[in-house]
Formats: sequence, structure tokens, C-alpha cells
Amino acid sequence: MRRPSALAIALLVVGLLAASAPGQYKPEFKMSVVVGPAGPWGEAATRFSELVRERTQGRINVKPYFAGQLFAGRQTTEFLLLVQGVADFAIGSTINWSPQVKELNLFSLPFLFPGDKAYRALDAVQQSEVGKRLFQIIESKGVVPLAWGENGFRQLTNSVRPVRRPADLQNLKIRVVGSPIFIDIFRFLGANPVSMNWAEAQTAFAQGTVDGQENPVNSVIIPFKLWTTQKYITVWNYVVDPLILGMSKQSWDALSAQDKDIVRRTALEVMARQKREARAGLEGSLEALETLRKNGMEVIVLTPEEVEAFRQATLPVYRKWKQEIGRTLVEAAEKVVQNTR
Ligand code: X2X
Repeated sequence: MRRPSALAIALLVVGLLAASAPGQYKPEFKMSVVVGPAGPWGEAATRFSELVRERTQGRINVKPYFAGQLFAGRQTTEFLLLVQGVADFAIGSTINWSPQVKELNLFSLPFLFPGDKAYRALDAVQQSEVGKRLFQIIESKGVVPLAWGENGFRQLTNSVRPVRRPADLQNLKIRVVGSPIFIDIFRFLGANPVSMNWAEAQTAFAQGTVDGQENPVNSVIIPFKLWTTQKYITVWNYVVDPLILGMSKQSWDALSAQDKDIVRRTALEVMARQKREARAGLEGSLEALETLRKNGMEVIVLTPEEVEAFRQATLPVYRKWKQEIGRTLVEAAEKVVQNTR
């Protein structure tokens, strides 16, 4: 028998590609989002869904499920939903994914990104080998990370008193996400941390069963109008909360090469804009804080010396979690931060 010619093989390949042509996807791709549709985080979900639908001529119909509808109130299981393919997409916080990807606790190391260069240092870490390594780890666990975004640097709010020094946090009941590093941080600061999902937290603020919480200004404090329950905000940039637009590996593998390209490009574009919006009025100038003042909040922006007192108080947590995350990875990140001007 003659061996098949190159032409025959080429025709076979073309035929196989045509057979797996786009258009046979499921009618809906589910996207998990912890927050609601308002603000930079939620708006990015809507924008991504619209652009992907348009650019794939309707082949990929992404539906955002806001307010944690897909994980029924348990935000630290979002990553598992992606792994299992229950959610096809998520714009997820690294905090919520950190129980499954412990390396993502890197961004929750207190005061890793210091002072005026905080945003530049963060971008540098994400673009460095450290950022690439984090994406590899996420992918090895069954989620394809497509783009970095940002919830933002997290600031402390409470309804009891202005917080300027660690002593001011004594016994304040602070709602934190159910990720253990946060319990450690607030215990070391002398507060009484309670972990709670975001949906329940808002009820707790309204009923006054907790005194405070910590979240970024543009993506959470403003869209959720936290001034209705919280009087004081301490701007201290103690940890940062990146977002990642990721896709379930199972769902990703089912896409054609052309659609993978559209999804990836759109994710990068939408999340670059999302990042700018999350930072608007907070990087360099602090105009975004005016919105809080206008709504009656007392804004306390810590001086570098005041920040240093909190950094000292949380050093044992930093050291403990450096081990948990992995010394090599943390040291590589520290080096990038040091080298950032
Ligand atoms: O629950 C929070 O605090 C939030 C909305 O910021 C996250 O999902 C990490």
C-alpha cells in the first residue's frame, strides 16, 4: 500500500478542523462574580460578556452571575467551581482563591507593597517571573488565568472610632474574608476578627453586629455605599487584592483556537481598563476619598510613620505566612519590590 501523500494528510487535517468548528458550544457560559454589577469590578464582567458575544458573533454567550449567586454564599469555594466547570468564568479575587492556591496569599502579606511606589511595585511583580509562576500554578490546578485586574488596596472602615494606631483597633469586631491570614493579621493587631461572606457582612453592618471591615474604595466601599453603616476610614494600603479573570480549563479546552484568541485578547483589554478604574483618584492624588467625605465619612490617611507602627505590629504574621506561601517565591517578590523606583 502506498503511503498517504502530504496533500491527503493536509486535507484530512482541514476536514478535522472543520468538524470541530465553532458554533457547537453550550448556550450559556456562566461567570461568577462576588460583587454586584455596579463599580469597576462588576462593570468589567458586563463589558467582557458584551464584547465576547459581539466578537464571536454570539458563539460565546457569557452570563455574569453577580453577588455570589453561583457559589451560594461561600466565596472561598469560587476556585473549586471553576475547577469543576460549574462556573466557566470568574473575575475572582486572589483572596477568595487563596484557600486553594496558597501562593496567592502573597498579595495579603501586610505592607509588602509600600508607600508611593505601591502600584508600580504591584505591576512589576505581576509582570515578573513571580506573576508568571502564579499563573502557572493556577493553570496546573485546572483554571486558565487570562488577565490580572484589581479590586484594590484594602482600607479599614469602622463605626466606632478613628483608627490611627494599632491600639485603636483593640477589641473592635472586624469582618474579614474566610481566609486564615486575615484572622492572623487582625488578631495580632488586637482586634476581634470574624470571617464572613460578603453577602452576610452587609447585613451584619446594618444590624451593627460587627464594628468594621476592610475593602478597597472604588470597587467596594463606594458602590456598596458603606458610609451608610461605617463612619471612619483608615487609608493604610495594608494589603492589595488583585483580581484575575480566569476560565475553567475544561471550558477553555472546548474552544476553537480562534475563539481562545478572542477570549484572551478581550480579557486583557477589559481588565486593563478595569485596573485603571479601580485606581482612579487613588494613585498619586487621593480625589476618590472626596466621595467618602461628601457622604459623611471621616477620612484618616496614615502618615508613613503611622503605617510603620502597623507594619511592625504585623511582622510576625508576615514571617509566618512567608513560610506558608514559600520562601523562594516571597523573596523573589520582595526583590522586585525593592528594585521598583
Ligand atoms: O468579600 C470581600 O471583602 C471582597 C468583596 O472584597 C472579596 O470578595 C475579597
